[in-house]
Amino acid sequence: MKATATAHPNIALVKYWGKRDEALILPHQSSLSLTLAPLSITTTVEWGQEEDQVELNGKAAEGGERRRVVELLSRVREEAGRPLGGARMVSRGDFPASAGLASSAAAFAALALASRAAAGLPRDVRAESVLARRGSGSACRSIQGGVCVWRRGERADGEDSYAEQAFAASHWPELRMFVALLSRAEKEVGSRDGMRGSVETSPYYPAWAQDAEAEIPRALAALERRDIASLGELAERNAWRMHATALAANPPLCYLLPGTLEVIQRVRHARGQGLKAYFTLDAGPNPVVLTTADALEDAERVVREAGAVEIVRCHVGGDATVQVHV
Ligand code: 2P0
Repeated sequence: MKATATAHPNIALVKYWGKRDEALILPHQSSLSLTLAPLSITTTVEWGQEEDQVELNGKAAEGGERRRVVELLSRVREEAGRPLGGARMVSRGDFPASAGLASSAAAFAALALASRAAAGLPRDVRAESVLARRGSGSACRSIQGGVCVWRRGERADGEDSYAEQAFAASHWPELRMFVALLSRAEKEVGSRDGMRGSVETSPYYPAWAQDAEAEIPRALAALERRDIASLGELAERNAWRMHATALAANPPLCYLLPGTLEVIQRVRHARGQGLKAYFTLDAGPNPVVLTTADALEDAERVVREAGAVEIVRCHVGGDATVQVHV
């Protein structure tokens, strides 16, 4: 009745930006991501309690945070088909919010894995990915490692909208990513509201969704060839297109800071001189640089000179893991 799971966050190269069903968390378009090791979140779930207890990084969760966890636990209670009681859930991340990466992907992936395993449900990557998705969309891409593709799916019940591994981490061991941290401030508009604003008011939204879907096979082809230039260029234009969509919303959503453009310009300039480094941007100001091991030091120097206050190094990580306690 007790299990512990560990999952990594992920960074999308073809971004998820917009829901066609907010309750089920179904996207308008497919997305593709790299698993970010060594960052991880470890979560233990133990069923058989009087009531649900949710502890995140040493503190009892409250409000919306607690509600999202309890909703996921209740889905496992339904699926188990036998009384499980309440769950004691304890979760801890080894990367602070100041790493500039959303923790919800790793958090809900670890929770989905641990809660199902502790309930005695057999491992099932697809069911785990669907369950994680219901907690936070991008979490469905953190069940497996390497490169994962979250397919949009066609069904109204969302059962065909889950992520699958396209390449294992071992496919391209030289690939590197790092976060160029510019700001630790909470963003004013979270992803959930930002997406909704973009879907409902941005005139560019249909073009965004159509273009992102079409980029998936091109991203897979570049990954297959281990072609950093094609993959990097694709990641950059996809990030710009997501931000263009958000900027065109009403009210407009600008997640960028002046320092973001400074990093981007310096990376582009260094590339003109032969450095193999590219960037992507989530719904925040901190660029994530995509490069290869041989170019890592030079890329980091460029980004530090551009004003990054901290660099968080990552490599492509493996599958989320789970252990049942006996
Ligand atoms: C992504 N983002 O593909 C995109 C790129 C942010 C920018 O997925 O509402 O926390 O919980 O499904 O997954 C962040 O949004 O949103 C995200 P919900 P989520 O990684």
